[in-house]
Amino acid sequence: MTGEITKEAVEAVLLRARERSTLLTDCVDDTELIAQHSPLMSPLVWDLAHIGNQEELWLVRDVGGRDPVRSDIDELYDAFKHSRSSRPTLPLLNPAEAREYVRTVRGKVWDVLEASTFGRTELDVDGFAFGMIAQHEQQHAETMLATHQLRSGPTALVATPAPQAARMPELDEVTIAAGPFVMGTDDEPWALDNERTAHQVYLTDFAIDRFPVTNGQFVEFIEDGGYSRPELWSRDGWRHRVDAKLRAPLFWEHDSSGWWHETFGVEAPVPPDKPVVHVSYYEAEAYASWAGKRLPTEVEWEKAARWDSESGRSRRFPWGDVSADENLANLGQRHLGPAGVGSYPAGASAAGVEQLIGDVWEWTSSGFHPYPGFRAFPYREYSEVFFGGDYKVLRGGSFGTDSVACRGTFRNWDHPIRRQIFSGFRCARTISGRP
Ligand code: AVJ
Ligand code: FE
Repeated sequence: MTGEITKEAVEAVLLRARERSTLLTDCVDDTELIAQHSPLMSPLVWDLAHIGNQEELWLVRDVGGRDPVRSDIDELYDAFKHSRSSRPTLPLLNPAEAREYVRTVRGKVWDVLEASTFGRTELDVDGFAFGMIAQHEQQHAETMLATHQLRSGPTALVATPAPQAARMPELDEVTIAAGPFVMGTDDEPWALDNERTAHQVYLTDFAIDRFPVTNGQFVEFIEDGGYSRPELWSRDGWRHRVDAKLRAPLFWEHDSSGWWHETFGVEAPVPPDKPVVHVSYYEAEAYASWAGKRLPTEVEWEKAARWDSESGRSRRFPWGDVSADENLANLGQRHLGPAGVGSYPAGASAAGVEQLIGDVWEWTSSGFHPYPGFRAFPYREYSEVFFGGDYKVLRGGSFGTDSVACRGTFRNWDHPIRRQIFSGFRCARTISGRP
């Protein structure tokens, strides 16, 4: 959001989030809604009621000061009380009850929005809590999309095919000149606590790939023995490679005709010109080492994405300050897969780096730590409790991420072994100074 945040804009963003979570939960039957499709994921019906419960906690009770709708179920939908794998055994709301619950909460939220002044309390300034809750619902919509990818059987989702670039562009690098850069933000109204505060960082020269690493490039790594050469992997990465018997990205299979992958229930040849997706941090790290490169740090990624050396300021998005649209980035579950590299020239950063936003989340080599001046807001469990864990930061959002939950400063994080998320990467290289 930029400039004036209107109630109409807030309403639209909340409606869009609900449209998505409704679609993702209405397209399967009740048995599938309460089933656990993977021990890594919650049952879809848990996500749905959890979305409603967070909305009740922050908007109905906190901002609105209203009475609870269902305080008896808070504990069931507290993500810190029960592991994802144990959630199917809880006395959860059934699908009809969950739908009724989110509808009741949303009805009260419209009243709260109507009464709000967007400024009475810190949570209410610029409609922050509404923006936070829309982002939360869309984050769970992406999680639910990953659950759909993990479930077996024919697809329940219909999407338009992702664009294939008219021609294969050169997979070259872009040099980012040494100098200062402003990372993070103080004035993005709906930026979450971990994106704050804005602070200056100095980087020496480095090079970064213009595009995310493609399937075609990743196949070369596989066929050059990438998965059987321990020297390409970190110590932890190789141990995991062996223990988990990794041989290719998740959902890939090989036969006499080549590499195939299954996306949302559909088998297809792996498209060589599209960004690789469903790789762990460790696989990304091994590929980069095979390519004679390394993963970018989080600072490098953000400088390549946001820094405009001409104006000497950081942009909200690679292309500028205006919100994403379908010509700028592949976001919002429009396509249900990454687009061919070269499909979004209009989305290039000032430095000329492309497809930083959308398509695939990009692993960086950085752990998840607070910026200078960090203050947990509005709750420690969004970011602070994860700082310093074994997480790696991912940047840029994927085809499954909504634009409300994606910007140049947005930070995601996950364990380095995870690959059910829509994760890919690009490489970087030090070109002067010490490596
Ligand atoms: C920021 C994507 C790591 O899904 O665990 C959802 C987002 N936080 N509900 C997650 C989140 C609370 C979070 N990630
Ligand atoms: Fe959540």
